[in-house]
Parts: sequence; C-alpha cells; structure tokens
Amino acid sequence: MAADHSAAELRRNEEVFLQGLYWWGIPTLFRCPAADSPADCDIALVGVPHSTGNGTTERDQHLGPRAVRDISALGRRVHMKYQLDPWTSARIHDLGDVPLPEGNNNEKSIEHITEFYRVLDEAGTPAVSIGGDHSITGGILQAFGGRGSRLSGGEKVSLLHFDAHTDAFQNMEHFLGARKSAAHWAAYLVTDEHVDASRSVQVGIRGNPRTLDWLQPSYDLGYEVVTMDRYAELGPARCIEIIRERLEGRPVYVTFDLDCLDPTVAPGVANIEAGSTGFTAAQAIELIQAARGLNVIGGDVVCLMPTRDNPNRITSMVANAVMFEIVCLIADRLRQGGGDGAAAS
Ligand SMILES: [Mn+2]
Repeated sequence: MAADHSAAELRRNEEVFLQGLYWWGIPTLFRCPAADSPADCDIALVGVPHSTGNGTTERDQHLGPRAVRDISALGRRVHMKYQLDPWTSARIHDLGDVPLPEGNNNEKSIEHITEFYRVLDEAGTPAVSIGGDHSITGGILQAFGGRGSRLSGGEKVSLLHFDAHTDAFQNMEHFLGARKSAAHWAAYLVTDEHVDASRSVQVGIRGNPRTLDWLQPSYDLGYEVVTMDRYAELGPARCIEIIRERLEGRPVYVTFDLDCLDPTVAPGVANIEAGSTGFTAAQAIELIQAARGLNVIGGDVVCLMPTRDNPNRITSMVANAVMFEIVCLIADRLRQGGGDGAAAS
C-alpha cells in the first residue's frame, strides 16, 4: 500500500502525525519551537499568566496559558478557507510566558507585561497571546499602540474587541484595588492614546447589566458597539461590513474575551453570562475573519478559567482555535507580502 512512498517520506509522515498528538512531546503553543527572543521570528506566541486584574470571580485565570499549552498541538492545523499552512509559511515561535514575579500586584504586573511586549514591538514582531484576565490587553497595547510603537507605525491601534462586557468601566478608580484592571483597560487605553476608539468595534456585548447606562462609557469614548441584540438585528454580513469600515487602513489588534461565546460553547470562563445567548464558535470566527487582509499586528485570547472547564477541556480547545484564527490572519497578511506591521500600514 505504501509502495509509492520512500522510507524517508514515511518516517517524515510519522513525525508529523506524532506532532499532532497533544499528549506527546513537549507542550509548546501549537508545538512551535521555543525561543527566548523574537530574533528570526515572524509571529510570536506568548502566555500571560496573570489573574490579579479581575478578582470578581474565582482567580484562576493565570492557569490559562498552561491549560492551552497542554492541548495546543491539537491546533497545529492548516487553514482550509485561506488555503494556508501558517506553520511552514511563517516562522512562528513560542516565546514562553511573561515573567510576573509580582503577580499579586496588578499594577506592577501590567508594567512587566508592557516591558515584555516592548521588546517584541522594537523587533517588529506581531504577537498572539493567551491570558490571563482581560487586564493583560492594557499591558500589551501600552507597548503595541500609539506614539513610539513600531508595529502600529506610531499610530493608535484599532480594536476588534469580542466580549460580553465593555470593559470601559470608569465609575470607580479601581476594581477590588486593581487600577489598570480587567474592567478599565478599554477606557484608559483610549484616554492614554494607545487605542483609537473612533476606529474600533466592540462586539458581542450582552446580558442584563447592573445599571441602565452601562454602554454609555463606550459611546462617550467613541466605540462602535455591536451588542448581541444588534448582531441579531443586523445579521453577520452587515456586522462584517461595519467591522471592515471601521478597521480598514488601520493597525488592528484583535482581543477575544471567551465570555462572548455562549456558556455551552465555552463554560470555563471567568465572568460567565448565563442568562442570554452568546456566539457559537462559528459565528465568532466568521467575525474574526472580517479582519482578513487588514494590518493585524497582534491579538489575544483571555479569561479562560481552566478550573471551571469541562473534563474534556472544551474551553481550552476553543481558546486554542481562536488563537489559530488570529495567527492565520497575520500569517495570511505576511504571505501577501504585508511585511512587518510597521511597513504594512
Ligand atoms: Mn473582557
């Protein structure tokens, strides 16, 4: 049966087969080579094991990167829609986890996150990260967006922000003592000029909040807000148009809070919204793909709560699948000759 394959080919096929078994070998992200620096790297994969920016639920979000690493080899796939093998078309390395020696100090940890990503920004290396609570996006974009940033060409970044919540909380200066918190990041990144809200979209916002004016901070900051109700009204095609109209021609960052997914799809998340239906994986991925061809300089997947996941680890697997989509957005752009983020804008 295998007569038309050489012995060397068969051995190579066995190696590739083993690489796709999640329980085999060393569990780097997507079984990419581990590296200490962004040298010779087109796309960096990073874990951000940070929990102290939230705290309103169980505080196990720092376990997210390890949980995804454990099953990540499952996601070493090719992208059929894009006809893309990102693992051979781009040099993608696992840069490990951001060191957070003062993990119980949110403000210090956000600074450490920014320092880590500044090294990637200076190298012009886009990054796809796994958190960690949503405060990590603040730390990352203090390095990737705005004045002095190479990846964004010194511009403010446009957000494609998936979430059940706006994270633009401003009623209190802190959240259980955390200032650059998981609830504040989408506000202070705008006022500190790292994000251009007028060219950003928040999508998937849902549920009954605690106050009637909870969307107002997003509107005041300038965000386009596509709630789940509005998504249902407009339909996916119109939502994709809205996303593209806002993001076209801008440096784009995709941030994906897993709580935008329905709890039946992603049960292991921090601030679960059980009372109203969230996205299916296919609906969310269709909207992520709206950013295809745009200058995507990075992205993250946040709020995974491995200790609350199903025994089959479905939420980790969905997190991995969303990371894969963001990796493929960037690898597809690089394949089209997008160069580094600084050059492509
Ligand atoms: Mn969030």
